[in-house]
Amino acid sequence: MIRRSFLKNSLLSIPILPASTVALNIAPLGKKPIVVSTWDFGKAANAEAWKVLSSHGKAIDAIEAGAKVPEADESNKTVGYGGYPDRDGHVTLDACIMDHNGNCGAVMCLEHIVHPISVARLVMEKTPHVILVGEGALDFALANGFKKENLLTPDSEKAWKEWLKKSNYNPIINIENKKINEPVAGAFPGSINNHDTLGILALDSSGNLSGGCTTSGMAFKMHGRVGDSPVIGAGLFVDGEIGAATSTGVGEEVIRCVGSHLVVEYMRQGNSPYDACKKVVERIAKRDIGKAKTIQIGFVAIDKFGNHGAFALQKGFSYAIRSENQEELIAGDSYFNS
Ligand code: SD4
Repeated sequence: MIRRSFLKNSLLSIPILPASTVALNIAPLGKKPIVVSTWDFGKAANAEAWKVLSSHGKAIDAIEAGAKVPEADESNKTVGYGGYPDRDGHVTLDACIMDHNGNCGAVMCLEHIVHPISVARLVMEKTPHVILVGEGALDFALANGFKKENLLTPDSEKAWKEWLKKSNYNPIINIENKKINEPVAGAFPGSINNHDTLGILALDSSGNLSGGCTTSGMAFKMHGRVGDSPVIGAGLFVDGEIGAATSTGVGEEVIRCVGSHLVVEYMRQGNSPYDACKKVVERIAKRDIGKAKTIQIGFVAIDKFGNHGAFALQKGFSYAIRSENQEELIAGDSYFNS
């Protein structure tokens, strides 16, 4: 009798994981904090986020702390300060943030503010709205004590002027995709020379999930263009009962399938984070295989147990993980392998 109740108790203390967790990188317990971020520079973002998570802080605070790292990094040309401008020379930033309860905030096409993620958080916490754009977002930021700054660094200005010479300032929609025809290795959107949105997802020690996404968008985009990154459901989605997902790459294609939401919905159906990301990438590839060959899109996801996975269209996508016993960069699998 005693033995039986001991067995029962010990079994109760072991979490029963869904079959979907028998994929990659299994984390045994729900309340072990973890943070995952897109691309190599996600490592530095994770390090800041981890300071919050490892001291039992909230996932939402970890997200903001992590996202601020590339936003302030002048050498990062696709997020925050120092990001490449649009074709008119304006650095316009997009960001969003979301917690496990569906609370969310976003800013789009925000100029002059180094930390759009923090403005997005204030939109979430201090307004009845979800999205503020352009001048309205800037006014809101300034009214809340953010400093107006010039985000166009000499380096980025130089790159923009170089680009202008070749482009002849021909504002054709999707000209970013046309750059793939240039013989410059890695010059297509989402490639090494033209990518790097930070998507960041965290699970805290209370078992709560949050996520954030921050970017200066596609380099030399049309003025006013907004991609997937600040669009809840496209660039980021969090469902506290299921998991969270975020994306990077050519935002137009992610918006078309509401990609991050779709990843979470696939997880809801029992897929692992890896399989859910893969299914969405396959759907994107199937819709227009010709286009898919020429662009990069990557998804990263975690479920509420802390299992994580990623999948991209092209090789070369990476994501960074930080947890109690893991700190590493993982090369994402891809649909195309050459
Ligand atoms: C956008 N998804 O603006 C962003 C940019 C990006 O890799 O992630 N590029 O479409």
